[in-house]
Amino acid sequence: MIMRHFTSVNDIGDLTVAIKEALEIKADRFKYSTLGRNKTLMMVFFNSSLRTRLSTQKAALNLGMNVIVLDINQGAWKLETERGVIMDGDKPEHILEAIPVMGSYCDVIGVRSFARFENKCEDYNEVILNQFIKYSGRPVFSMEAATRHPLQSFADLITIEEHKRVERPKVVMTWAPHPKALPQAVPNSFAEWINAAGYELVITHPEGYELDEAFVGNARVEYNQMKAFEGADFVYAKNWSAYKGDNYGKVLSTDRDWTVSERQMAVTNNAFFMHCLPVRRNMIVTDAVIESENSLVIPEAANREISATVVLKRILENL
Ligand code: AN0
Ligand code: CP
Repeated sequence: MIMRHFTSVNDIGDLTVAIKEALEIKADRFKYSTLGRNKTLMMVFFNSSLRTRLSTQKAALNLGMNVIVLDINQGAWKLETERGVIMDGDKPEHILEAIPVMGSYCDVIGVRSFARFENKCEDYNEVILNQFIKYSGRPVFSMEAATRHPLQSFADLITIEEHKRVERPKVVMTWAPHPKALPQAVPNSFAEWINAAGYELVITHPEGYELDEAFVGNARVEYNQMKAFEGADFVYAKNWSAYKGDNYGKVLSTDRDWTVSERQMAVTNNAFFMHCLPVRRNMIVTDAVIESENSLVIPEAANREISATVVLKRILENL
């Protein structure tokens, strides 16, 4: 499938084909090492990152690209993002100039811009990411935007495909406690990809943590965490803040009964444990579970290089 921008599962086409391509690249990750010759990737970070910055850079190197990284909050001018503002405050530059300037120095742009929790509509309309798409003149891919983290979800899917013991595994995505308000991007995106893959998906969380129905799709929502875990093949833990109504972006609970421990894992079908990382131990998951044989967190993170290589390869093929 021809890929211009990559912001959601809809941009990747047939998932069976994408996974096959991912496994081929994993077997020989330098197969397309001249495809990106003299092409420049620019990665723009509005938020912190360990995995995304390293794995995406590695993916670009696998394809022979050059890479430039810009951390907006470290050394760049503070950017105004709203049009029409009289710029007499602390922001010396407008994003409407910054984006086309960035576009003029590169061939492909990756953007990380989390939900800001100031305005739900702005977040869910992906205002920052869409401005890059509209004004950069370049193919743009999401390195986690306000509502989705497709490179993560693609890596998650590759990891499940590599480890599944049945054709259609039962995947349980569980909310877990965290002291700070986190975006819904990872759980939204995971649900979207798992639904698209056709696996059985159960989502469990305390009341009040309902996600946007557009992402939940056909998944079953089960408020009883122990019940949800019964017979699970994969447990995917993640914290997110509330989405619904006026509680948008709020922390409603830090109940550590929801921390994934051996108690819940015991009722699963010897499930694998997954988390996108970074993870707060003994809030999201106990030391024992994350260190167990069934923990996939490290291979899952390693697959970020693979998902990014597939996505960049497809974008390069279409330049
Ligand atoms: C981010 C989040 O929850 O979206 C990034 C996860 C990949 N996590 C934190 O900010 C801790
Ligand atoms: N999983 C993930 O995207 O990690 P980083 O925030 O470290 O990039």
